[in-house]
Amino acid sequence: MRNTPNDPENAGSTLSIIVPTFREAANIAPLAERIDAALSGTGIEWELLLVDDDSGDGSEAVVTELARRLPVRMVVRREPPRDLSLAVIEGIRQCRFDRLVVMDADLSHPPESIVDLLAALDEGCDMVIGSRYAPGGMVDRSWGLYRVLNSRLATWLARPLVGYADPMSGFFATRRSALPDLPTVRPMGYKIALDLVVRGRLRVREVPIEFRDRSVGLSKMNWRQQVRFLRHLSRLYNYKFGSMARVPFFSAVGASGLAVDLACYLGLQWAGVEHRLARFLSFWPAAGWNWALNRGLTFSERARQPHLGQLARFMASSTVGLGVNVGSYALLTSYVEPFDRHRLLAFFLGVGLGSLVNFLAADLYVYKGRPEPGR
Ligand SMILES: Nc1nc2c(ncn2[C@@H]2O[C@H](COP(=O)(O)OP(=O)(O)O)[C@@H](O)[C@H]2O)c(=O)[nH]1
Ligand SMILES: [Mg+2]
Repeated sequence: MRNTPNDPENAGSTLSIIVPTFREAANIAPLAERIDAALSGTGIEWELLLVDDDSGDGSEAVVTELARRLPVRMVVRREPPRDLSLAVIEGIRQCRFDRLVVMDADLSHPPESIVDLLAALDEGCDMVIGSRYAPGGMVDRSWGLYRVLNSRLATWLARPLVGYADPMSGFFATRRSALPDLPTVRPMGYKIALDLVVRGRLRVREVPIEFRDRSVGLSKMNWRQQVRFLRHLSRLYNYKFGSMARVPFFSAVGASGLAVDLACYLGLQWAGVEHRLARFLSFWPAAGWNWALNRGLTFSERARQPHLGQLARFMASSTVGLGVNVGSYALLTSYVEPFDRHRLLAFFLGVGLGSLVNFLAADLYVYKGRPEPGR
């Protein structure tokens, strides 16, 4: 079921602009002024709806003052958790008009591009993304290598989910009536547009924008948000591609566990532990690492179970997996002559079989459980 448009008759000439805010007092007035300038003369009746997470920095007073001359209002969410996407969803619930634009408060998204987004939307699609990576778009010139690589990597990870260039963008135009039922949307952290597009199977177009870094206030993006993004991605992959989408996540976790294993193995020897004992000991922290990451990432939407029991089950099934890995190697090299000549083949086949056993055990036994509602 789709959402009921708030104002279907007048959709073409009306617009709700939804902006999530947290501690943006200094940006609100410049944003509203620039929107006003960009839309004046277009004949569009608009409202600016700021959804604030109880910033307590004077934002509300700024809005009260602005509201005397511009169509600006603020909804304040006082219930935790503080969350950008939940704020946007609240905005979509409370906005007056069907046609809407979502953008950031910090002027990273140029208000002057709103008209371009609307023109593309009116040509017929469900959502228009203000895109930094479509031809003609750009990011701020001041971006350093780390930021460029970080953004590109995140984009690359999300690309299989959607067919457009900038799945990480938070600047978009859409119609409320084109969106999936809001209770089914469960974005985590920052990527609300991505969630809406994937779960709503929206038809998307892109319009290039020039993204500018914020000049006032602080970014709320941090490593915690980046971890949540990975978890969000894993859920969307699962939603779109089914359970087999867990395999790459499980494999990536396994590879990182191998690095932990190796580090402990070498570290223990460095500390004077005998190499066979080091080999035996290093397995456990690595398995613990894998368990935690698979719990938080690969199977994150499965209902939570008590830590210790689940960890014990994971250790047990990892031990079985290890047995299959090493055992198949031993059998193949002892009894199947070609494998004795090409032992690396037996090594990799063993790793593959062991991993398969581990994966099936994780899916059907360790992390067994119904998905939490809506995930
Ligand atoms: N309501 C609300 N808005 C948020 C929250 N976190 C960030 N925002 C707003 O979301 C927009 C983008 O956040 P920003 O910190 O600029 O992220 P960045 O552009 O990725 O660095 C800004 O308008 C922020 O004020 C939050 O927890 N709640
Ligand atoms: Mg920003």
